[in-house]
Amino acid sequence: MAEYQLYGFGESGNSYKAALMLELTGCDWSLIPVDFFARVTRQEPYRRDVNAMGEAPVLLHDGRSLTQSGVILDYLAEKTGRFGPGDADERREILRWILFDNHKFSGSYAPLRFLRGLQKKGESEVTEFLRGRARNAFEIVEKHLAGRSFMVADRPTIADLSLAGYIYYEEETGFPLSDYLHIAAWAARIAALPGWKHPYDLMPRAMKPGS
Ligand SMILES: N[C@@H](CCC(=O)N[C@@H](CS)C(=O)NCC(=O)O)C(=O)O
Repeated sequence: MAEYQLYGFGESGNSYKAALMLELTGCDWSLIPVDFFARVTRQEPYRRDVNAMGEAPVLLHDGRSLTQSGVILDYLAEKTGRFGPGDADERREILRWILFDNHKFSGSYAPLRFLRGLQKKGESEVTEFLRGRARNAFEIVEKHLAGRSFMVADRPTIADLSLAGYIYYEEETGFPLSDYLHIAAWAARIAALPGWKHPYDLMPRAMKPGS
């Protein structure tokens, strides 16, 4: 059995944040696929046995079960000594961006991409609302990245891996990432890290073909 086990699935950018960290740090890990589109996360067995919050990712390691991608990234940074903070100020700055990512950046882009790109729902008041929030969050990150290579330090940290969770999916969201030049350059820098893989090359898709 692999040392680390990750509950996740290919379409999940939140799972990708953890999977990419495991891969970039050369951890011995394996995926426990979550049948997301069969709604297993909404059902009692998953909530009872895997995650009471009803979400992926979940990381199993050393008798621990960790949930929330930000917590998993923080744990892996501590365990591997990679992509973590250099000092207490950096630790807070990383936390600040991970919270912003969860609440505003991935937090609005991910549901927009779910509705438009995966469920293929057309435009609605909901997608319009989410796109507005996503634009606002992307503009903030775009401005922050002007003149710097990574979010917190002159090297990549888990803050970058968190914010990059949904950046590499190509599903049609009606939200062109090419509008954000600094974000595009930053995403290319992360993709150039040794060991980087696209989400669908790290975890199989849960959505059945043709559905
Ligand atoms: N803040 C959480 C978000 C996790 C999350 O929303 N995961 C989605 C998949 S990407 C999920 O499992 N949703 C379950 C559901 O909506 O039933 C994290 O960063 O881990």
